[in-house]
Amino acid sequence: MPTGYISIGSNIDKDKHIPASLEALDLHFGNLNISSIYETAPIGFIGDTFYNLIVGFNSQLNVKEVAKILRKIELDNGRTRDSQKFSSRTLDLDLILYDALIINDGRLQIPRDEIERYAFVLEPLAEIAPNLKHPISSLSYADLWKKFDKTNLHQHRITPI
Ligand code: PH2
Ligand code: MG
Repeated sequence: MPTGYISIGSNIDKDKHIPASLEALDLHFGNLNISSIYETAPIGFIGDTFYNLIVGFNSQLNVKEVAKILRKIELDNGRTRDSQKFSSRTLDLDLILYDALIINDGRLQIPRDEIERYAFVLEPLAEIAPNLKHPISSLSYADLWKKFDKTNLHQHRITPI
Protein backbone atom coordinates (compact mmCIF):
# COMPACT_ATOMS: atom_id res chain seq x y z
CA MET A 1 0.00 0.00 0.00
CA PRO A 2 1.28 3.51 -0.76
CA THR A 3 2.73 5.47 2.18
CA GLY A 4 2.18 9.20 2.45
CA TYR A 5 3.42 11.88 4.82
CA ILE A 6 1.45 14.90 5.99
CA SER A 7 2.93 18.03 7.53
CA ILE A 8 0.64 19.43 10.24
CA GLY A 9 0.86 22.99 11.55
CA SER A 10 -1.24 25.21 13.79
CA ASN A 11 -0.69 28.49 15.61
CA ILE A 12 -4.29 29.36 16.55
CA ASP A 13 -5.92 27.23 19.29
CA LYS A 14 -3.25 24.62 18.61
CA ASP A 15 -3.99 22.57 21.74
CA LYS A 16 -7.42 21.92 20.27
CA HIS A 17 -6.72 21.62 16.53
CA ILE A 18 -3.66 19.34 16.65
CA PRO A 19 -5.43 16.55 18.62
CA ALA A 20 -8.60 17.02 16.53
CA SER A 21 -6.60 16.62 13.31
CA LEU A 22 -4.95 13.43 14.58
CA GLU A 23 -8.33 11.99 15.50
CA ALA A 24 -9.74 12.80 12.06
CA LEU A 25 -6.69 11.38 10.24
CA ASP A 26 -6.92 8.25 12.35
CA LEU A 27 -10.58 7.84 11.37
CA HIS A 28 -9.72 8.17 7.67
CA PHE A 29 -6.46 6.25 7.45
CA GLY A 30 -5.86 4.37 10.72
CA ASN A 31 -2.40 3.14 11.79
CA LEU A 32 -0.71 6.55 11.81
CA ASN A 33 3.02 6.99 12.25
CA ILE A 34 3.10 10.15 14.39
CA SER A 35 6.23 12.22 15.11
CA SER A 36 6.81 14.24 18.24
CA ILE A 37 5.24 17.68 18.34
CA TYR A 38 7.70 20.53 17.78
CA GLU A 39 7.16 24.05 19.04
CA THR A 40 8.46 26.33 16.29
CA ALA A 41 8.81 30.06 15.69
CA PRO A 42 6.71 31.25 12.73
CA ILE A 43 8.70 31.39 9.50
CA GLY A 44 7.94 34.23 7.09
CA PHE A 45 5.78 36.35 9.37
CA ILE A 46 5.45 37.60 12.93
CA GLY A 47 2.87 35.76 15.02
CA ASP A 48 2.22 33.13 17.64
CA THR A 49 4.36 30.02 18.03
CA PHE A 50 3.40 26.96 15.96
CA TYR A 51 3.04 23.35 16.79
CA ASN A 52 4.35 21.27 13.88
CA LEU A 53 4.55 17.53 13.38
CA ILE A 54 4.56 14.90 10.64
CA VAL A 55 2.18 11.98 10.27
CA GLY A 56 2.81 8.95 8.05
CA PHE A 57 -0.15 6.90 6.78
CA ASN A 58 -0.99 4.14 4.33
CA SER A 59 -3.77 4.43 1.76
CA GLN A 60 -5.02 3.02 -1.53
CA LEU A 61 -6.55 6.39 -2.43
CA ASN A 62 -5.00 8.53 -5.13
CA VAL A 63 -3.30 11.83 -4.24
CA LYS A 64 -6.25 13.98 -5.30
CA GLU A 65 -8.58 12.01 -3.03
CA VAL A 66 -6.13 12.34 -0.13
CA ALA A 67 -5.77 16.10 -0.76
CA LYS A 68 -9.56 16.45 -0.70
CA ILE A 69 -9.79 14.68 2.68
CA LEU A 70 -7.09 16.98 4.08
CA ARG A 71 -8.93 20.10 2.87
CA LYS A 72 -12.11 18.87 4.54
CA ILE A 73 -10.32 18.28 7.86
CA GLU A 74 -8.83 21.80 7.63
CA LEU A 75 -12.27 23.31 7.04
CA ASP A 76 -13.77 21.25 9.89
CA ASN A 77 -11.12 22.87 12.07
CA GLY A 78 -11.96 26.47 11.30
CA ARG A 79 -9.56 27.02 8.42
CA THR A 80 -10.49 29.92 6.18
CA ARG A 81 -9.48 29.68 2.54
CA ASP A 82 -8.77 33.37 2.13
CA SER A 83 -5.81 33.14 4.50
CA GLN A 84 -2.47 33.98 2.95
CA LYS A 85 0.41 31.51 2.90
CA PHE A 86 2.35 33.43 5.51
CA SER A 87 -0.26 34.10 8.15
CA SER A 88 -1.64 32.52 11.30
CA ARG A 89 -3.82 29.46 10.81
CA THR A 90 -5.99 27.10 12.87
CA LEU A 91 -4.86 24.04 10.93
CA ASP A 92 -2.66 23.43 7.91
CA LEU A 93 -2.40 19.91 6.49
CA ASP A 94 0.06 19.54 3.62
CA LEU A 95 0.64 16.27 1.79
CA ILE A 96 4.42 16.47 1.40
CA LEU A 97 5.19 12.97 0.09
CA TYR A 98 3.28 10.09 -1.47
CA ASP A 99 5.45 7.04 -2.06
CA ALA A 100 8.05 8.03 -4.67
CA LEU A 101 5.52 10.09 -6.61
CA ILE A 102 6.67 13.33 -8.25
CA ILE A 103 3.97 15.85 -9.22
CA ASN A 104 4.16 19.54 -9.97
CA ASP A 105 1.00 20.63 -11.74
CA GLY A 106 0.54 24.09 -10.25
CA ARG A 107 -1.97 22.90 -7.66
CA LEU A 108 -0.21 19.93 -6.12
CA GLN A 109 3.50 19.80 -5.46
CA ILE A 110 4.87 16.44 -4.31
CA PRO A 111 7.45 16.18 -2.86
CA ARG A 112 6.87 19.64 -1.36
CA ASP A 113 9.94 21.86 -1.45
CA GLU A 114 9.24 22.73 2.22
CA ILE A 115 10.88 19.38 3.11
CA GLU A 116 14.34 20.67 2.29
CA ARG A 117 13.64 24.29 3.13
CA TYR A 118 12.06 24.25 6.59
CA ALA A 119 13.27 22.65 9.80
CA PHE A 120 9.67 22.44 11.03
CA VAL A 121 9.07 19.88 8.26
CA LEU A 122 12.45 18.16 8.01
CA GLU A 123 13.21 17.51 11.70
CA PRO A 124 9.96 15.61 12.46
CA LEU A 125 10.19 13.78 9.11
CA ALA A 126 13.76 12.70 9.89
CA GLU A 127 12.52 11.52 13.30
CA ILE A 128 9.90 9.10 11.91
CA ALA A 129 11.44 8.21 8.53
CA PRO A 130 15.22 8.64 8.90
CA ASN A 131 16.17 6.07 6.27
CA LEU A 132 13.56 6.96 3.67
CA LYS A 133 15.04 8.69 0.62
CA HIS A 134 13.85 11.90 -0.97
CA PRO A 135 12.40 10.94 -4.40
CA ILE A 136 14.38 13.60 -6.26
CA SER A 137 17.71 14.02 -4.42
CA SER A 138 17.82 10.36 -3.21
CA LEU A 139 19.28 11.59 0.09
CA SER A 140 17.82 10.15 3.29
CA TYR A 141 15.88 12.49 5.57
CA ALA A 142 18.42 11.74 8.34
CA ASP A 143 21.22 12.94 6.03
CA LEU A 144 19.25 15.99 4.87
CA TRP A 145 18.59 16.93 8.52
CA LYS A 146 22.27 16.38 9.43
CA LYS A 147 23.27 18.79 6.64
CA PHE A 148 20.58 21.35 7.48
CA ASP A 149 21.89 24.75 8.62
CA LYS A 150 20.71 24.94 12.23
CA THR A 151 21.98 28.42 13.07
CA ASN A 152 19.25 30.60 14.61
CA LEU A 153 16.90 27.65 14.78
CA HIS A 154 13.99 28.33 17.10
CA GLN A 155 12.36 24.96 17.52
CA HIS A 156 12.24 22.22 20.11
CA ARG A 157 10.52 18.94 20.66
CA ILE A 158 7.81 19.13 23.29
CA THR A 159 6.63 15.50 23.41
CA PRO A 160 8.78 12.38 23.81
CA ILE A 161 9.10 9.92 20.92
N1 PH2 B 1 3.66 27.37 7.82
C1 PH2 B 1 3.70 28.33 6.92
C2 PH2 B 1 4.51 29.54 7.09
N2 PH2 B 1 5.31 29.56 8.26
N3 PH2 B 1 6.09 28.62 10.26
C3 PH2 B 1 6.09 27.61 11.14
N4 PH2 B 1 6.87 27.67 12.21
N5 PH2 B 1 5.29 26.51 10.98
C4 PH2 B 1 4.46 26.38 9.89
O1 PH2 B 1 3.74 25.36 9.76
C5 PH2 B 1 4.44 27.43 8.94
C6 PH2 B 1 5.29 28.55 9.16
C7 PH2 B 1 2.92 28.22 5.66
O2 PH2 B 1 2.20 27.06 5.59
MG1 MG C 1 1.95 24.74 4.98
